[in-house]
Formats: sequence, C-alpha cells, structure tokens
Amino acid sequence: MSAFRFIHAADLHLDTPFTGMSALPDRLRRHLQESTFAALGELVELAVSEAADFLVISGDVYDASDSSLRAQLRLKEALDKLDDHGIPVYMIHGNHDPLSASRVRLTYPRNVTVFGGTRPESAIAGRRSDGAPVAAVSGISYPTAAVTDNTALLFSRDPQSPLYHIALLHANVDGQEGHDAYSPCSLNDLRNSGYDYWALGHIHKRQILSESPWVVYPGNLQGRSPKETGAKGCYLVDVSEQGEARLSFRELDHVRWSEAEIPIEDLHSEEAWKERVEEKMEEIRDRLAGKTGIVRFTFTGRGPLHSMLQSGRECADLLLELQRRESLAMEIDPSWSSHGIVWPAGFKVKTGMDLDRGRLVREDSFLGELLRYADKAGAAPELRDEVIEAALAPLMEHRQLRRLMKSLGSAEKLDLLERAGELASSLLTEEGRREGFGS
Ligand SMILES: [Mn+2]
Repeated sequence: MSAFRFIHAADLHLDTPFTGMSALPDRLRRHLQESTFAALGELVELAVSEAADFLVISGDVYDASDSSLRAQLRLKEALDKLDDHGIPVYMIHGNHDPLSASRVRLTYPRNVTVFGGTRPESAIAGRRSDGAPVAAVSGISYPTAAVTDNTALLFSRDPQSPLYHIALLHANVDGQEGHDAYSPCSLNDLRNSGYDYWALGHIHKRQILSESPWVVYPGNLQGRSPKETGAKGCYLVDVSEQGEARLSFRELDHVRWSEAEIPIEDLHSEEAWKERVEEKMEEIRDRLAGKTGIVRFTFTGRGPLHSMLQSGRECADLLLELQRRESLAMEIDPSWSSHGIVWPAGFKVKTGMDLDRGRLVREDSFLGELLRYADKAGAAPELRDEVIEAALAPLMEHRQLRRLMKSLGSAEKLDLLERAGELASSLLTEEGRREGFGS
C-alpha cells in the first residue's frame, strides 16, 4: 500500500446563529457569527497547504436542517476551491442536516461524494500524485433527524481488500452525555468491524476512543457556546505504507471560549486582585496568539477578599472596565480580529471566607452543627433534595422560577448548598456580624 494523508473534520455547523449572545458588542458578535465560515476557510487552506490526498467530513455540515442559502453558498465555494486543487471530499449528513431537510439543492463539484442514508456506501480514494488507490472510504448519512438504530453494525469490510478502510459515521458511542443518543453504538461494535479508522462526528468534544483501530471524534471546527471550551479544529492523518496512522490535531477556530480560575488565597488588597485579573487576561492573550477569546473567570479559594467579591459591586465594575478596554481596542484597530482580543464575559464567585472550616465543622456550636448538616446533605442526594426543596419552597409559587428549579442538575444543587454554607458561615462568624449586620 502507498503512504497517504487525509483530513478528518466533523460538525462544521455552518452558519450557527449564536443566539443568546446579546451581551457581546456588535463587532464581536458579527465576528462570532462569521467564525464557522472562517474555520471552514482555514480547513480548506490546511488541505491545500498540507497537500492532503482527500478530506472526510462526518456530518452536521450545516447547523440547521433548513440551512441558510448563505451556508450552502459558502460551503460550495469551499468545495470548489478544493476541486480546483484536485482534493476529493467525502461527506455524510448528521442529525442537524439530514437528507430529508428542505433546503435549496446546489450542485456540488465533481470532487465531492455525499454518502446516502439507506446503507453504508463506499468509494475508493486515490493518491493525488499518481492516482494509486489507497483507501476505501465508506459512510452513511442520516435520512431524517433522529436515527435510533445502531447503523455501525451495517458496515462490513471486504476482508480481501488490501486498502486502508475508513468509515464515516455520525454517532454517539457508548452513550456519551450531553448529546442525543443517535445512531447508538458501542466502542466494541466499532473495534470488531475490521475497519482501520472510524471517522466519527456528533460529539463536539475532541477525543480518541481507540488507537487500534482508530476511533476518533475530531470535535467541532469552531466552538459554538461558552460550554464548548478549548481549541477546536481537525485531525491531519498520515498513513504509512505499513498502514500505520499518525494523527496531528490542527487548530482552525477563530473564536475560542475558555474558563479561567483565579484563586484568591494570597490576595490581600483590591489592587492585588485587579492586577491578578489583568495578568490572567494577558496570559490568555499570549496563549491565543492572535485569536479572539471569550473568557469566563471564576474566583476560588478562601481569602480576605471574599466579602468584597461576594458583594458583587467591585466585580461588576472591574468587568465593565476590562470590557471597555477591549471595546476600545476593537474600535481603534481595524484589524483587531487578528490581534488577540480577549473578551471577559463574566466573573463567577465561588470563594469562601478566610476561616478554618475544618475547625468550625468540629465545633460544638450552632455553626458547627449547621456545617455538619450541610456536609451530610452534600453526600446524600435525597437529603440534599429535601433541604433545597424546603429552602426554595416560597419561590415555587412562581411559575417560571418553578420550571427553572426543576431543571437544576445535581452539580448545581451541590453548588447551591455549598454557597448557602459559606453564606451562613459569613453571617455567623465574627467578621460576618460586623459586616453583615453593621452593629
Ligand atoms: Mn453536531
């Protein structure tokens, strides 16, 4: 077999509208709304500059089944460019852009193969330099938005074929949380299939589930929400003459979401606190090397600044000030989008008072009793639910709040409980009395 190189991408979600981002300044929001297209542009550049023999895209090419004409025109433009360079593209559709979707059908250039939705279809990919066949590429699209059958079992490899076998599948392997259980299959199903490389899509978090055979989620090309943090991109895969693959991840995103923690233990003044946040901003800016970042900060740990942070006013002020500086930078620099704007999207305070909780929890006092009870409730989900339900009972009269409270997950409940414990500690200890009751 000849050595070759391909690119594995998935979940392009072209023309993601990024709704719910009204807090961002217009410039930044427009940049964000362009980011899925920009990442696609980077993907094409990469395929050309790295001289990939072909490209595979494992579903959710469009964000919505009624995908905009804009999304289709931009995709066609990218595919045309790849065609100009003689780079074939093998594609499937996923739950966001099933074959049944009502969209304008543009004719793709001849380098593009879209696999159908009835059974896995196959094509032979050749090496661009001499046309020598190198890989059998198979795939199956979603005919409709919800595929609940294990379609992985429909794939079968020709045991006689010496070619490298790649399977494109949009699926949830081993029921991963946070994504619909579409095309559910197990890692073992994929391992036992005889394929060399499962090019997966659907789960947006990048992960390599197996190396022999390769079972890979490249993640999406561009993060789409504050929850989709970290670098996003695709895998460049080099397959040797012996059929051994080497993967290298390539970043393609234009806007990066991230979370940053700032411990407060060693901070003793507001000045030091402000400087620490600024330092952290610069650290992130350096790391992004020109990309745009949207960051959520969380203050953690116990320290003397807890009460100040808890009051919220200084946090709100500093946040506005940091945002103002970034806005100004965007205003005066026409090419700001390549000069590392870091947008601080919010501060979360998860700090505690500067007290020895370990000692308090053993104390024979009301506070000691209360903290012991909080710990007990934290460890027992049923008791925790009971405590929270009782505490929030007065709010249950309100319809919207009631709905909100029913949607609380166990991590959120634990968080509420911990915050309540901290608040009680503040109010019941010496400092709390002084500051909280003003007498
Ligand atoms: Mn997706």
